[in-house]
Amino acid sequence: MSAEAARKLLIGDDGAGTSKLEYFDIEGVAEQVRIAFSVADVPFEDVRIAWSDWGTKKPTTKYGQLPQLILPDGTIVTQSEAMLRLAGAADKQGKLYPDDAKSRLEIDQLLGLVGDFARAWRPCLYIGMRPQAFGHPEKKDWADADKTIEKLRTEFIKNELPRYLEYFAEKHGKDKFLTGDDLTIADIAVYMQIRYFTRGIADYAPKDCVDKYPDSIAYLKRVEEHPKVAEYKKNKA
Ligand SMILES: N[C@@H](CCC(=O)N[C@@H](CS)C(=O)NCC(=O)O)C(=O)O
Repeated sequence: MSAEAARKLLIGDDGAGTSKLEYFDIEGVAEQVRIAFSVADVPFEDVRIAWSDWGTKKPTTKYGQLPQLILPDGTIVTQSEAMLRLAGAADKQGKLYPDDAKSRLEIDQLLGLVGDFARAWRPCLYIGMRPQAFGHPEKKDWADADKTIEKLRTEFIKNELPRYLEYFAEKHGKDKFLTGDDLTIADIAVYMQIRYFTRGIADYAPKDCVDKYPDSIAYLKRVEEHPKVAEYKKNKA
């Protein structure tokens, strides 16, 4: 999809429309889309849904989930990764998600890899939230809950986290970003996933767990120093 076609979808034929990105007031899976829109210079309405309104809103959404992106023509887009690609395609400079097969193939593989990274962590996180989904009793009736959660998360941080950080470092260790000198949507997705582990959100995933991987820390800094990312972060603060 050309930048022109993507921008038409996002801001209308006359460029005066606005898409509405609805998500919770968290970074979650939508922050990468917010950043990509900002880097691509696509104005959007950043709608934050309060948890207290979610019960009423949920049945009105297509799959009972957010984010959803409402285009100026009323089309409702689901799936943050589809939104990320659309935002990337809308970059007039053609850098975020370049319109050539080779670049896209490289970026798509990295998006797949960061998806694997996120999926690998998910059971470690959700076992603490919904142990029944993994065949365990509810947390209050499960004596070994904390021990099991600690074991899973600690092992992930020890073994899986460095494995994925290494895969990405093989790329950004050579160049400024994952695919070269230009920031792409793969960088935004990978940045968000590594950043998650620096935030100390889950027990047994301490916020200094990435600190012993200096290449990854330096990479996060390079992404944050990208002028458009820095501008987004400054406006958000
Ligand atoms: N694959 C979807 C996942 C969306 C998703 O999991 N949304 C969660 C928040 S991160 C949600 O809406 N949770 C509320 C619920 O399921 O009731 C995407 O990337 O957009």
